[in-house]
Amino acid sequence: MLASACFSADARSSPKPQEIDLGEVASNAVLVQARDYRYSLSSGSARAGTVDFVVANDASQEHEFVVVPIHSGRFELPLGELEPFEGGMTKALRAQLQPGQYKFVCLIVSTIDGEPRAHMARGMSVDFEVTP
Ligand SMILES: [Cu+2]
Repeated sequence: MLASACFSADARSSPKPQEIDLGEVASNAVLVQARDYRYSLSSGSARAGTVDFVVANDASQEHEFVVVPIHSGRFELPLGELEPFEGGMTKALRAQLQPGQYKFVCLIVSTIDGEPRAHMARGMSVDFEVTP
């Protein structure tokens, strides 16, 4: 069966984070508030394994929530994200996280007073630690 090849075990590759319904969110979810231009977290860390994030965009414009592993101080490829969504909306993301350092960032660049402004450079970047 060709399909079985899709399920080969690889300890290094975790499933990609997935958006889930708010009704499915675990009670120990990390709450994230997105504003212009900052994230506030209910907790700066979590235990390794399944971690749910509830992201409330409390701004008046779109923001996103991108999960980036940090290794030796450098950004690795994003694990996954909540795509940009409107202010006033709340979305949830379920991730399988290995121990280590992460950053949550918004990679949107908007035009403010005719100048491109990266939300991350304006402060939408926050550290998160996953403990064993
Ligand atoms: Cu943003």
